[in-house]
Amino acid sequence: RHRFWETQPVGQFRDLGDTSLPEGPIEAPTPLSDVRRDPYNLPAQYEWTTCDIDDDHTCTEVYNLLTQNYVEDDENMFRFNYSMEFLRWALRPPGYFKSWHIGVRAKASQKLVAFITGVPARIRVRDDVVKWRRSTFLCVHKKLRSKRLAPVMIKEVTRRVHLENIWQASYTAGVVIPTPISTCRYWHRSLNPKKLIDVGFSRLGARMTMSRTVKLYKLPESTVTKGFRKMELRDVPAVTRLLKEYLRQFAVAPDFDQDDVEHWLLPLENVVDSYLVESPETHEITDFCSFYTLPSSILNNPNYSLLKAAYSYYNVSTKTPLQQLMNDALIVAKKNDYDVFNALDVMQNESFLKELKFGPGDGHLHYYLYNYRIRKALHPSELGLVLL
Ligand code: NHW
Ligand code: EN5
Repeated sequence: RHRFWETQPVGQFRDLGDTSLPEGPIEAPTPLSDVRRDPYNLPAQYEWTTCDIDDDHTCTEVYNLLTQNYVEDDENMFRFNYSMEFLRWALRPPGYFKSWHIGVRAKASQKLVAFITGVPARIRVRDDVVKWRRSTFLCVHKKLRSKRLAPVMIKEVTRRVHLENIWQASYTAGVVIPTPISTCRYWHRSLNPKKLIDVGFSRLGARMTMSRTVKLYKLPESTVTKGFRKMELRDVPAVTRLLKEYLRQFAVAPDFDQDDVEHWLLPLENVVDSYLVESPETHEITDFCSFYTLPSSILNNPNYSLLKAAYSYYNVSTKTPLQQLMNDALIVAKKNDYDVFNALDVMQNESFLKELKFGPGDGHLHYYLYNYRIRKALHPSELGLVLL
């Protein structure tokens, strides 16, 4: 059934529920000298290229490939439109490797036709902190689909990761392959219901009029929590402490140090936004919330071409109730002209989704680990990890 994935060190469907198998790495690392030296073979018309995303021209090529060929919803109405600034942020975290930004070009035209990347990360699974690679942006041009190019690309990025002595990876996908460690659902909170309905992102509810719908989703003009403000560079140590402590409760979570927090959470315009609550009395940082900006192209609509979406990222509440904190996040997002606020049912998100008028979407997100077995699938609320 899965000609490629059945050959890979990932949990297999047939092993599901087999409690005799140990949790942990599936294959032991091989000596680096045994890692294949040469790139895998591509079909003769194509060649490997390392994409230098610092370079504006190359970054534009990657942006165009993804904008025209990356993930769509099941009815092909929307396609992710990651901005160039977002791609540079996502692909250049502390300790990143240029050699993991892998493209495929057509030899004759030099056109970029496929892309796959990895970035380094430390992720904890239960008590085991491993160096991992996070994988994203696997994309093959629409005209070259179903030619088994994806397995070659996955093998090639795996080889280059092995060369850095890293043997595990985490990734997410909308499709089911062997074997999800958890299956999450997307939830959506309308901020601009009229536009969402006009473009077919959502529908007018039964017995609802447009004006009642607009009223239903109305939000206050300004945030309500005292001491709520944007995160700044000076907050990095406090936010790191808060986040580290908070993420301990989840079975799978990133192991962030201050450099990671500075990279992944310090606000970057139109890419990532972070807010925190500083106690007016003690000046302690007690709560934190964040979201990233990922618009989608609206395919085939005469009036609109872009859907501005915020995606819930890492949120921590110790003093402010999570629901109130997230309501303030919605208020900020609405003020900044986002059309919709999306969230997965990971971490403690289930505690506020319904109350804050999020509704379940039609998309799922499956989480995977490469070369690491866990005995039994996790509930989304056991996941403390958000991949972009
Ligand atoms: S998920 C988003 C993936 N991208 C898209 O959906 C964009 C639109 N689609 C495409 O570009 C986030 C193509 O359809 C792609 C497949 C390229 C997806 N993950 O070439 P063939 C990520 O980027 C398997 C993994 O003929 P194609 C995460 C499929 O099951 N595998 O198909 C990336 C089949 O194998 P099987 C996927 O449609 C994680 C084989 O590919 C997959 O022309 C990468 C068919 O290949 C997916 N999303 O191209 C894994 N979609 O065994 C990293 C399909 O079933 C692993 N397939 O026969 C870790 C490696 C590092 C380890 C380090 C130690
Ligand atoms: C890599 N890290 O399907 C990620 N999105 O629900 C790659 N649906 O936007 C994998 N179909 O439900 C990503 N509106 C996999 C996800 C791919 C994209 C995807 C879904 C997630 C989505 C929308 C639009 C559906 C359009 C028709 C959706 C309903 C919103 C409604 C608002 C009001 C309250 C009820 C829900």
